[in-house]
Amino acid sequence: MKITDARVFVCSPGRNFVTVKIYTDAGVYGLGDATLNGRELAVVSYLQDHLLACLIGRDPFDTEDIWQYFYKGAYWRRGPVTMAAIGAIDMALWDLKGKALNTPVYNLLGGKSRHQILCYTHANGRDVAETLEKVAALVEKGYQAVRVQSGVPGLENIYGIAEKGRSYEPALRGNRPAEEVWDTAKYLRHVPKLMAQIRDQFGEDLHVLHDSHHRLTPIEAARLGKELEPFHLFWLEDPVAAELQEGFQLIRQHTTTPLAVGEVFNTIFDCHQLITHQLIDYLRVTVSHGGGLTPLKKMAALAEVYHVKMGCHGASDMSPICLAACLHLGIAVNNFGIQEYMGHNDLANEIFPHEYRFERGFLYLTDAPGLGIDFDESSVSSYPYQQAYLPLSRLTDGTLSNW
Ligand code: CS2
Ligand code: MG
Repeated sequence: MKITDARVFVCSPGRNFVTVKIYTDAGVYGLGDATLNGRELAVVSYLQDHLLACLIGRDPFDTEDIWQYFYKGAYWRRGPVTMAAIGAIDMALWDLKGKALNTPVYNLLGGKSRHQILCYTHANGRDVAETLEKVAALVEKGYQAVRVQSGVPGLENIYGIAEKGRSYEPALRGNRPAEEVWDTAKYLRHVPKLMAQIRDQFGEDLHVLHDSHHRLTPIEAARLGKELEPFHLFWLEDPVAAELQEGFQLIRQHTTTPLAVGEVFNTIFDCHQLITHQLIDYLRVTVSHGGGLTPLKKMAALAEVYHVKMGCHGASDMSPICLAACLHLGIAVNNFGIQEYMGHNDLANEIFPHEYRFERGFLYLTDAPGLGIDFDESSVSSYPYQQAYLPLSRLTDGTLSNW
């Protein structure tokens, strides 16, 4: 089998998605997600102008060599744009391989280690009362795990909180980023009160997760982790910006609250110290941004040695193709923790028809070959790209801080 063509498509059913499609002389094609929220066109160019032509004539089964060709062969390695481009190609090749062998990708990753995949979704309220309502509605739907975020008294609009009646989408349309105001002291005073009310209303069985979204210093994160210990969180996510991996030692010294990090990582080199020094409990690297299934299965294997479980990023700003790939990895690896699942709007689900399904807190795969998903190319003309940016954040004195 030989690759005969490779193309990249951008469609925007409510938000932008970038899709790679690789065609072969056997008529089988593979799909990959190359979406990088707020920087989509950079990945499109990296693919269109530098990578896709190099695929023509290659054997699509050669996933390892093709990955190395684009990673080591690039000279300029790593970074979110590069690795999202490589990740989409790699995902498409695994999809192709499964289809050609008429087997689901998970069978190429070790087969099923479980029959269902625990997932969590987001409960975002503008205040505690609205957050409690959102959690109750999700518990009603059967979720066993919920990420809980709420507005902070005294702060107008912060990360993770949707406008009333709207689902949360962080990227805002426009030709420059929106600016949000942040105050750590207010946030640190608020979160323990929020979690106390969550536990009062929902008890101890519900898995509760929280995302600090890179905003604290290590000692602030240590304080928060310690103050949240009575509420037994499933995880505290991205407590600090993780360029400084050794900064997590300071958090670890002070708290047993489990830590989850990695959605902004794109290679093992971003997190190998976090894993080997057991500074985290869950690894959030996702298949698209992490360079594909080829490196993700290696990261999962290293993590397994150090008791770190996989908790792939699965926000709605990655396409259903990436979610499908995360599910094939998640059902296969032994050290699976949980899968983020925000779901997608109806139009996106129509454009990306898929086999995975949600039922009462778990996601399920079928034995459909490949990743079990397709892509409607006509969506490109119907829903063209719309420029959008992730917001940025400033402290009340105007200092630029982590969003
Ligand atoms: C968040 C994401 O889902 C999460 O854990 O950190 O919503 C993140 O803010 C977005 O993916 C950014 O595009
Ligand atoms: Mg996050």
